[in-house]
Amino acid sequence: MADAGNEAEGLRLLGLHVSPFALRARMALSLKGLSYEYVEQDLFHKSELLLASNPVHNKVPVLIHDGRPICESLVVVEYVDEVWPATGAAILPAEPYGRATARFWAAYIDDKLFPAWMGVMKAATEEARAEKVRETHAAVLNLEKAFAEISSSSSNGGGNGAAFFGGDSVGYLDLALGCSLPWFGALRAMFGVEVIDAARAPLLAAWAERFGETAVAKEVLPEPDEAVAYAKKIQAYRASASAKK
Ligand SMILES: N[C@@H](CCC(=O)N[C@@H](CS)C(=O)NCC(=O)O)C(=O)O
Repeated sequence: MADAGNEAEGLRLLGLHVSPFALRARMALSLKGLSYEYVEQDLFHKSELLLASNPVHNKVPVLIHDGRPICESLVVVEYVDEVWPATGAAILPAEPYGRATARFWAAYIDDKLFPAWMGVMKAATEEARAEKVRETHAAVLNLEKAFAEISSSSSNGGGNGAAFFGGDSVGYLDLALGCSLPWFGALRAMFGVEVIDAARAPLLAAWAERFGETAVAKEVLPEPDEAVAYAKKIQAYRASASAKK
């Protein structure tokens, strides 16, 4: 899939193998069956190509389509869905209300859930970590309710008790949340923290199991070990940077 035979679409993706945001973009490209050149980035030494392609944020992912950069993972997912509507699976819900709801919850995942679980990873004290765990669980609880509503509404195409946010198959919100599953595994391994705990969020826990079994997740998502290794690399980098101060 991420091969060099991409002349037809002229697609390049600047990513990082464990970046949940880059994984979103990769899953979207995969759902569309698009081939692209994948260019792994070293975020400790950012490439000229990354800096020139995303001069505002200097972050991955960046999709480069026919020489033009598209930045921000959710923007990339929507772009791919819009440019190739007839290719592969539809990613966004067909109806405006379903799309609005999906965008609302995707923003919630990025604005509330992501900083909370990232805070668990970065916490300097156990007390700070416990606070971030609480914030994470509060955000997951809201997403559990959202899943209950969305998976039983007809505006996502799935209807009663659908398997995914996107209905019978994965869609926008599945990618928005599913891209973090390797990191949820890393949090379990490193701190014993269960982000999507079956006791608190049974629907989401079952969703996570199903999502992990999909072809797109198996093809694109790394093992949690890779996220653990990267987290340790960041910790070591931070420790050596603060030792130099
Ligand atoms: N809102 C952005 C977030 C992207 C992001 O935070 N990417 C991280 C990797 S996970 C990055 O490139 N960080 C580099 C930096 O912060 O300098 C998106 O959705 O694409």
